[in-house]
Amino acid sequence: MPPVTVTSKLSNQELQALDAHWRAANYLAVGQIYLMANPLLTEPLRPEHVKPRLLGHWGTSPGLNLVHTHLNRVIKARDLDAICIWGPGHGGPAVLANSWLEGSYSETYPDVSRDAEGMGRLFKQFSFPGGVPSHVAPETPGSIHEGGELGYSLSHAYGAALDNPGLLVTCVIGDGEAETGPLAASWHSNKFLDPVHDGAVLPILHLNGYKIANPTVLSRLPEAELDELLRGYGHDPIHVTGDDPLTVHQLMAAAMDTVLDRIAAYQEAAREQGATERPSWPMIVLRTPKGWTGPAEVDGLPVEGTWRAHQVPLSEVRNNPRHLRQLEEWLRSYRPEELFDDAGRPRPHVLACVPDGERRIGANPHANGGLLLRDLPVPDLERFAVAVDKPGVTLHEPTRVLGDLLEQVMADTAGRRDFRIVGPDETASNRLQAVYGVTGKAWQAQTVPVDENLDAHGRVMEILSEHTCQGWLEGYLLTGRHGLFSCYEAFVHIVDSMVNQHIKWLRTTRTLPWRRPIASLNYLLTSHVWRQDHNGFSHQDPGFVDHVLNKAPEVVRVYLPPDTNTLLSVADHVLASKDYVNVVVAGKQPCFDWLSLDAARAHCARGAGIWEWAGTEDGRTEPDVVLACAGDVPTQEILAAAQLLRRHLPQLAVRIVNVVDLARLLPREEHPHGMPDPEYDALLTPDKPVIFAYHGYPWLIHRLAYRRTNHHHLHVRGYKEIGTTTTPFDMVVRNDLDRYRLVMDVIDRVPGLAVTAAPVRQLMEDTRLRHHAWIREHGTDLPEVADWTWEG
Ligand SMILES: Cc1ncc(C[n+]2csc(CCOP(=O)(O)OP(=O)(O)O)c2C)c(N)n1
Ligand SMILES: [Mg+2]
Repeated sequence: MPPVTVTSKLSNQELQALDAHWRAANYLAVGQIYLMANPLLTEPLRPEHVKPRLLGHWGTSPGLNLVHTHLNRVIKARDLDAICIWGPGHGGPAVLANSWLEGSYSETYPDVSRDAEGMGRLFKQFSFPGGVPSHVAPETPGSIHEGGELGYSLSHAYGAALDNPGLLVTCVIGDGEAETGPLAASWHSNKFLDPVHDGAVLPILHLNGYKIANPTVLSRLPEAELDELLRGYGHDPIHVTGDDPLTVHQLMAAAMDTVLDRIAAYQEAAREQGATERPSWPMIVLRTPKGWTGPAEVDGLPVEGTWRAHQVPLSEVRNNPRHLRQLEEWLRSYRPEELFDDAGRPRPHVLACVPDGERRIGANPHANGGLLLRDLPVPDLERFAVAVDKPGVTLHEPTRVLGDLLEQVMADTAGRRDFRIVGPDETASNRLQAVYGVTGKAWQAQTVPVDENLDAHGRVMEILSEHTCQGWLEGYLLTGRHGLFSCYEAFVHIVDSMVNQHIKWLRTTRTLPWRRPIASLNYLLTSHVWRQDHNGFSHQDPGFVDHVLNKAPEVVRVYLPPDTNTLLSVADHVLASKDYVNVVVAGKQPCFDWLSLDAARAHCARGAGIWEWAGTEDGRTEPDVVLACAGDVPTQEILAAAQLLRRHLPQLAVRIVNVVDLARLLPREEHPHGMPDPEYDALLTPDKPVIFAYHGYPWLIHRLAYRRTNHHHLHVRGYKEIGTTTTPFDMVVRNDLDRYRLVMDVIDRVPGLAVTAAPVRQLMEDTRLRHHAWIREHGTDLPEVADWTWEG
């Protein structure tokens, strides 16, 4: 491709109009940060016009405004369907200013009208109690990216572009943001973007030179070195550099035209001529001063073009008359009287570049994905369910059966392309490989004959970056599609912070009627703590559940299906659900089938319930003890313990309770799925010992149940952070979650058993010792453990 040649493409009239739009956006950004009255400066600025607390970020705003102005121009000129991800999300004033200018803001929030009164409201509400956040928040029309936590812009942009062939996703990346691990990894997304079925991503690296208090690494590289880096990432960079507005407008307009022509050419080559070579996708490096057009100096120190411009360049405007004068000069430097009429409406030339209707960035339906969402076709479970004539006899690998169901979902969405599976290299390891029968793994880099299941048009996405997987999926869901993230349980912690932000996003959008619900973010956590047969301690951590259960209860759901049919029933529910983050923890190793599909469905609907067939209650008297469980391995151990109790202490009335929906344990007031106290007391009794075998850290169960009547009789076994490479049963023994230990717990806690059942307790202890010796000699579990089945 030829290098960009800058010709004075814009006519003087166009140039002036673009500059007017940019100045108007800058004026509105400064106004939001500072003013609570006198928005049009119809009178001299006085201290009481200025907000008492100055909160916001000016530094990035002029650059974002420049990008928005120029995006408007090309969207209108080329009738583009385009959205933008604003990486430096702290530039909220800029994005709000543009939404107000184009009218999408007033359409969404009619009281913030596009006139003087509305401008006054726009200014006052910003970072003000009862107003709007300082960032590009869910409240911001046209946004799918908050940008408060830096690093995720580019992966969100790619997620939005996937399976949206007509969409252009522009992505402004802060030069500070570019230093984060997630952003650095996400450059490689271009090896996964299918020019035939996906839209285009246009990265704009915003080299304003600084972060909060430091220079940025990329801005201090020689241009040739930066170029090599970006080319190494597979991009063809075009530089726009300057600090003279009219020159930069010309450069930016030319660069935008060049990159869009190239994108169109690549897409046409792939779509019309069948080109298969990976495009060297263009990108823009925009090098303009931080805080451009703001105060050059404040109190004798340089501000414009330095890190000092990051937040509020003039911080004492109310008390310092010099600052007040400087602010007024700054605002008047944009010549607001040329930009807005007496009624505060933007003048026609200011809006000349603004596209119409849904082409406006703040009104594009892709950024309110629920508007475009179609229900996911989830096939009938009957076709995939396993037959269970007798519980605890047959074994299946739950995730493998789920893979069959997902294959059908992939097949049913092959035409509409609105379902993707993401994962860090683990789809097959997690035994979901049946999906490859329908679609392969997206891949645009080189291939060699030994490769399997790579597919230029595939809808499974694997990259060894949990951050990128999460970002892709979030971008995909936020633009109205469906998906699943399958991940090793231990390493999903890598995205703890990203899921926080997504949960916050969903919590906020639920309060915004204009934001339509989107498909839930579904995690399948497998290869879990109890079965790390060839990995061991580094791969053992069930704490993600603890993490998410701290978060907004209206958004978070956690499911621990104990067998294959319950996993199918849970999957059926979560795949069809909206506006949740669903965490499903399920094993991939052979697991006993306990419930028929019908029983599984009923059990999942209850979320927690008594397995009468497994207990020894007679229904006339209260149980002596409750054995409760959540998770596949704990369920097996609880049932094995129940079987031992039947044999050795047949007079004992045992109730078996399984919990599949963990939030059921919470009080009703704390979580929508929480059990009311009477129901909890009836299920887990107000006063009997409850031995609870839990998949993860035991403290979580105490935390969920601490307010219940019977909490002081609740005894929880779970993962005690004792991990290693050993036999499956030794893992539970080491953590005191094994059947023998559970029987001992019963004997220790049921009044009256201590003495009478002492011989049984001794037998359990002896068996644990026998286990210990056996595995060291044979390397496998005791035959009575390995060959165990439920006898009933
Ligand atoms: C992950 C993360 N770490 C730290 C911060 C705190 N922070 C907010 S803005 C900022 C500097 C951002 O610099 P840059 O990306 O260059 O944005 P710009 O210069 O356009 O403001 C930092 C470190 C953050 N928001 N997110
Ligand atoms: Mg910067």
